[in-house]
Amino acid sequence: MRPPAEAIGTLGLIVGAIAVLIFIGVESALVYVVWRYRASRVATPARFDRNTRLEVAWTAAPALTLAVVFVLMLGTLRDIGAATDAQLHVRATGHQWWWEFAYSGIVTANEMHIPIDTTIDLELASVDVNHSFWVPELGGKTDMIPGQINHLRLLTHRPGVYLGQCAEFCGVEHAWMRIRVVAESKDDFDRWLAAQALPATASGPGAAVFQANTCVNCHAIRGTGAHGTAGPDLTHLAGRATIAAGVLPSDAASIRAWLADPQRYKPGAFMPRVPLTDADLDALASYLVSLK
Ligand SMILES: [Cu+2]
Repeated sequence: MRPPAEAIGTLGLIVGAIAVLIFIGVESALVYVVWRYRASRVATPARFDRNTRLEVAWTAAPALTLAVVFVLMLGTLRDIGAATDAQLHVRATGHQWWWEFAYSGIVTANEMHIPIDTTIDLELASVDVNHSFWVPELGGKTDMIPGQINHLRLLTHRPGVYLGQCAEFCGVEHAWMRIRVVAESKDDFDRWLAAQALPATASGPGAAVFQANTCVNCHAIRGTGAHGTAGPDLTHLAGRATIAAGVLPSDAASIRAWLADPQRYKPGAFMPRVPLTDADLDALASYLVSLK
């Protein structure tokens, strides 16, 4: 089957072309009639009451046009909906206001990796309110509804980074619910998945700060005593390009600034400002940035 984005793009072009043809036809007829039957040429226009042929024609033509579009759309729906030909299953869960991506055995956040040339069944879930998964260059847009699993088919032949965004208003930080999809070769993807499966190995004074504070109540770092699930899994945080679902880059300075006052960067987010000393902030930031 076709990559979903290609199917949607082709359908858009065909429907757009049909609309342009209709526009040209209608406008040409209008301009011609206005010119041909202008008042200076025709004093009393002839009447065309109850012209059955004309009425059948202008009812049937739009109906037929819409029928053609409907059939083309059914074909596109097959390409973008549930993937019956899936080679990989990923569970994407919407949270206020970040994304959780679960592969068999591993969990990550906000940045998902996918292998190219591979059909993926994306299972869409939500733990709180309605969200909507949308990466325009990769496929369709589908709602994530609490208590229900929806499916979206992903497939691309082009490696690269694809950006997306929550497309259903889900609260105050809805706009900061960015999605980053890294599409890479099968080998690179397998390497990434294997690395993600490893527990965190970093240590240092920051690890103790993390364990001693409220961080562990919400975040998990596999290989440590942190098993919280309310916030993003941080096991390989620094391997992602951004933190806080796209708000800041994942470098030490940004992580430190975020830890010092999350509400400054993402007002309303559920990450509280934890009172920490400057020394603890430094240690925590250098610990988190070492979680590659
Ligand atoms: Cu959302």
